[in-house]
Amino acid sequence: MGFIQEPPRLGNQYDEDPALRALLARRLPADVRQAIKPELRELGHEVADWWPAQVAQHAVEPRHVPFDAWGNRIDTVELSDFWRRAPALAARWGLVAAGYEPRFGPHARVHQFALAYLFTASSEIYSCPLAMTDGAARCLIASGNRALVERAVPHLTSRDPATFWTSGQWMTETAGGSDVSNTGTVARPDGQGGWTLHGRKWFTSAIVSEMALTLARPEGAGAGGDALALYYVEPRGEDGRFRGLVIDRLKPKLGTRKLPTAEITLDGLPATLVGEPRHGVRQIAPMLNVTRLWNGIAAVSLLRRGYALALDYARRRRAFGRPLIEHPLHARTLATIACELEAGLELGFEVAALLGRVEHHPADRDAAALLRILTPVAKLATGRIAVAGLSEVVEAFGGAGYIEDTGIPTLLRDAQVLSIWEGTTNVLALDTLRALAQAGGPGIWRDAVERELAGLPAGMSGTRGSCATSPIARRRGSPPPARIERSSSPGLAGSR
Ligand code: MFK
Repeated sequence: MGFIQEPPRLGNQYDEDPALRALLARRLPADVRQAIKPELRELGHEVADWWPAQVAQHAVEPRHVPFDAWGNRIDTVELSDFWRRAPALAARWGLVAAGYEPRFGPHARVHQFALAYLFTASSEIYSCPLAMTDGAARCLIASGNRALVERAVPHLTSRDPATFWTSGQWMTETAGGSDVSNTGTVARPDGQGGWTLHGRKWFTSAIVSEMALTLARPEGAGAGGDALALYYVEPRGEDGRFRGLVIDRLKPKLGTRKLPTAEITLDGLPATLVGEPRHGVRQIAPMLNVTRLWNGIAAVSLLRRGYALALDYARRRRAFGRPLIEHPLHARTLATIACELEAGLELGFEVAALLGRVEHHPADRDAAALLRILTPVAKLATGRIAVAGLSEVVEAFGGAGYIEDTGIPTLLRDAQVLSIWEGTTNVLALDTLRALAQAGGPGIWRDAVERELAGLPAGMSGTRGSCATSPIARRRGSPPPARIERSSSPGLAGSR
């Protein structure tokens, strides 16, 4: 027999994730934890079950069909098997709904993001439309536009596959990705109280969604970001065809290739104004903050998948006479990934917990200010941890990690977008400064850090392990963690 390697296997992704279970034990009351445990365990099993077929179909990408055989413009998008099943799965698991249901009060968001964390790594980035759907629901509720809330929010938060909708978030244009104030799309009154949109959107993620929120400049409103307005659109008419919208092409991307991200031209798309006909950036900000949290949870989800695979592989694969996990340097590399993964997980779920608290206790102004500060911090930190950590994961597989049909490269390519979309690291660093500049910002930040340090076991608050110089210790330029006392990750014994 030649050179045959055993592939890594995935077990139940809830049972095999002690960091998630420890986090939920700290953050949730026992009754909530007990109530959600069966569904988390079931989802942990399902996502592991989906994975081999997803790896086998790694090369299948969405396909844009602009015309039918007879020359009619149809702009259909053919999707992967999983993407066709995903809306029903998302509704059934309540991946958006769980965040809005009253039964767990302020703990709803931790519940929802525990589901999202388990789901995302096996979602072929279907988490992207779910993030935008959640963000759109939050944004419409914040707008106070009752007609639109009644029209869309029951769909966006539905558990019924027959009524569930996803939403797009169309912001990026050729003139500006980070600098949204350059938006060139124009909104024209249609003479009947509505509007039509005219322009070009350069990145529209998940063009298959039933609705979208988008920015446009009301005709004659003048230049600059303040003159933009927020619009609600349903891009398809009753016949299921796009109206006033043409797909120019699907983007050929480095990663997230299952996600049908489109360039589109709008010419007469009917639109409804969400709020006042200006301050659109301010109005869409609630959506951005929710999608940034999803981004953070996606980052730790993808890294967790890479780590789980690398850990299993290290126990099977032998080199120099013993399993990889018994080689101290390799075990140390995995320990470093686990350490930063847990740090990212804590940060992401801190934001999820804060969001739940703020939604249920709007008068808690300190929590709201901390949420505003930590959202960009968590998004930027986890995005970079995921990219650096998944690069380590690829390397931990040796040559196999570089081969497409192992499924490992997809994890790294998908992670790379997490530090780009929804605000690059530098844009978010500036956003953090803007948030800190709010009244009381620095004090609220300092108090939060001191609270966290006070909660650490004695002697740990001064530790400068690799997590202190993240991501992945600037690719291992500094020493690995001296001790990983709180880590309950399996397989780390070799590193201690
Ligand atoms: C698996 C996970 C998937 C995740 C989902 C992926 C979906 C991807 C789809 C996409 O659409 S990706 C494109 C996303 N685009 C961005 O994230 C844009 C990045 N640029 C920024 O974030 C800029 O900071 C921003 C455009 C928001 C700044 O715009 P401006 O024109 O310079 O506005 P300005 O003056 O800074 O802010 C305008 C108002 O909004 C201010 O309020 P006031 O009018 O009351 O003064 C700001 O305080 C407010 N604001 C801005 N950012 C905010 C915010 N308020 C709350 N939270 C924020 N984050």
